[in-house]
Amino acid sequence: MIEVQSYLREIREAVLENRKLLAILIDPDKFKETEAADFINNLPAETTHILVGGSTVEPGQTCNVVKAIKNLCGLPVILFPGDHSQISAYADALLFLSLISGRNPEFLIEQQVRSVEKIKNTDLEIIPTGYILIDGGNETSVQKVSNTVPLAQTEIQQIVNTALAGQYSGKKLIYLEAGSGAKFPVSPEIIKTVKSSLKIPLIVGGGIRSKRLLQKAYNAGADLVVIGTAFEDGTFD
Ligand code: 1GP
Repeated sequence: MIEVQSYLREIREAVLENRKLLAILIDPDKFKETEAADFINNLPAETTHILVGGSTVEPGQTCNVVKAIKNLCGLPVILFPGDHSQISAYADALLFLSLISGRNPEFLIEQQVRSVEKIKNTDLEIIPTGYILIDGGNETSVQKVSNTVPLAQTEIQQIVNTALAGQYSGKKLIYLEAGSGAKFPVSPEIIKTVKSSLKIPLIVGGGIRSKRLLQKAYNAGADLVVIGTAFEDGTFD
């Protein structure tokens, strides 16, 4: 029997082998396809995934970006869509996100239902993901666009319970998000407590601007860390 490629399985295998994963996030609205080659050449050697998505993106732009990246590199390209319009059949997989920290039905189920027609005839691997927005010290675009209130970093039990509610309802990944350009990232204490409660892989992103913060997130238990802004600005050090 031919084994179907599964990006989720690869993430799970990495977790079992204690290999840390690094995703660089492209916001399609800020990305020029003409600079794709430079982008690829400058990726940190440790990069294991490319994530593509943003809070608001011009129609068609996600597809252009995904195609440009897929033409130039073999890393898995995973969609991280702000809404159903950002789904591109050219990517490898899709984080099928539910914003489970919020109580806005638009991002709990409406966008998911609206994306079905775009997904059902593609080969995209669909990865159900519980997305938890945590306060990163400033109002980020995801907060504005989703019209939801982030969980305070002091609400650790609520964050853990939200992550577990995601796991119990069948999510395959949990993503702790401080928001793109967050002033401060999700704290190591939160990462550690959530990770020790979960049986599924943990993604952490938002406000991770340096190798030191990256290492802290890994040490606390993040399996996959997402970096966008600092790499985009060239300030990651
Ligand atoms: C945003 O978690 C990602 O969804 C990345 O955040 O842009 O702050 O790295 P930054």
